Amino acid sequence: MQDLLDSALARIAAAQTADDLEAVRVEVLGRKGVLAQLSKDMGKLTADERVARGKFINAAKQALESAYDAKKSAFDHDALAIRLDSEWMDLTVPAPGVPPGSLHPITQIQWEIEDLFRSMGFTVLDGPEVETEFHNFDALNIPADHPARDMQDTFWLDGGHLLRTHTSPVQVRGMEKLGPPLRMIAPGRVFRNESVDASHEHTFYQLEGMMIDRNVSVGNLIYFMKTLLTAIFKKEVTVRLRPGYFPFVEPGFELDIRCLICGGPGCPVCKQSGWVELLPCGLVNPHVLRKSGIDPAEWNGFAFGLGLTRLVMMRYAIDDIRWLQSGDLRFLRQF
Ligand code: FA5
Repeated sequence: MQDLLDSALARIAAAQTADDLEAVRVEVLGRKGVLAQLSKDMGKLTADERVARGKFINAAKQALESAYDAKKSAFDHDALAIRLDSEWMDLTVPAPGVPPGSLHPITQIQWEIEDLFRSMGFTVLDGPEVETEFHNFDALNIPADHPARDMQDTFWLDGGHLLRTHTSPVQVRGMEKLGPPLRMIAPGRVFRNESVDASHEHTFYQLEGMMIDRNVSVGNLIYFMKTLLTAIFKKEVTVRLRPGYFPFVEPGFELDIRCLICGGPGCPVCKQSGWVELLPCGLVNPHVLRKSGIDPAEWNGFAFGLGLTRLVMMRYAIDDIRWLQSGDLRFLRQF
């Protein structure tokens, strides 16, 4: 019995690796191991012999287990040391952080224009994208049977509502809410049911402006338009003013800018004309003032409807409007 025990202890001591040790553990302490062999013939022993054998087995079990535990913890210790050596991390290294996003170019220019007009005493107003027919058309002197309604292809909604086709309804809301004298701008998203190409989107941004006071003239209008374009382009740009028809202004103008994509000879953005329609404007039609409860005998004003998306295209020489809403990060990361 002592020999069996000694050779088992020697095998534990000889184990070279954790795997060796595990194999020895199964042989020695397992169901068919040394202890099992020592217990095998217990039934044939006398009572005294059984007591003596029992004592021996208990002592052997303790000796084997403590030899095994000591060896095992030595192997565990070595394995841990190896891991600590190879898997350490330097917790003092600064974290890389989340890459910062950036503002969409439309938002950047919108905010620039808002700052500029605020500095000139204008209020920035917001209006709903789902509009009433009254605010989008009727109050702007565009009656139901008027061909001007066809100029802006409308997405109609249930209950006589629509997706606003321009930011001009916010003029009406501004006049209703604030009354004269009034200086306001209203940037926002507008929607038109039209086919998309290099310069036309179904969803795009405009920025409405309006000033109502006593004795407002076309000279005032031109002053603000020039201030706006100089601030945005930071260089001399060529513009032309031509008569334009909008039922809510009289006289009405179209301010076009020399195409900054091609510089004049013609391209898909300017439809080969060399000019881009950017800034329709005019003096507010007296009917519009009256419909919003303002007396045209005392007050007059100007209004404009900047094509904000097209302005962004001109400023950054973006040759296709579809890039702006593509969600393509390669495009957006350039701003
Ligand atoms: C209007 O929407 C008028 N409400 C503007 C106005 C306001 C006139 C106040 C007078 C006084 P128009 O439909 O032309 O006008 O659109 C204005 C500008 O929006 C255009 O000059 C152009 O720059 C831009 N625009 C028009 N349609 C699109 C489109 N599909 N995609 C991108 N920009 C467009």
